[in-house]
Amino acid sequence: MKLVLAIVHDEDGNRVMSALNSSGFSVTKLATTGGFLRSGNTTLLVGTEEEKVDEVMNIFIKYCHKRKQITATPIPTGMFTPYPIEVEVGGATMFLINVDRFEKI
Ligand code: 2BA
Repeated sequence: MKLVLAIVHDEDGNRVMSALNSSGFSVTKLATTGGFLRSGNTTLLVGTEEEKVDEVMNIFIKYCHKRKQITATPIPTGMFTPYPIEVEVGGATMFLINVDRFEKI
């Protein structure tokens, strides 16, 4: 058994969750915050059999898109001076975690 932990853009979260549910996967959605942009993103947890991980990954690939975002970051002058930089976010940041034991009681 594997746990797929995926951080995605808020705009992709609902679509990918619906697609996962339609394909028979159970999903938990968490409202999370990126440490760099300090803006909201979505973390999805999907527990599944190892042989179905590729199917899960392909759903994320289909529904999660890369985006460019502008953020203000301080430049090192001693004073806080907003300095815009562009970063590329997503499509999905994914962690595949081995599950030692899975129980529903
Ligand atoms: P954020 O931390 O808000 O990061 C948003 C985007 O800013 C990142 O996109 C990356 O392009 C850039 N970025 C992040 N940290 C940076 C830094 N120290 N210097 C310069 N640029 C930086 P993604 O890599 O696609 O990440 C999207 C979101 O996924 C992240 O939002 C964070 O919530 C999560 N994430 C990514 N890698 C992670 C990791 N290794 N561990 C935990 N969470 C991660």
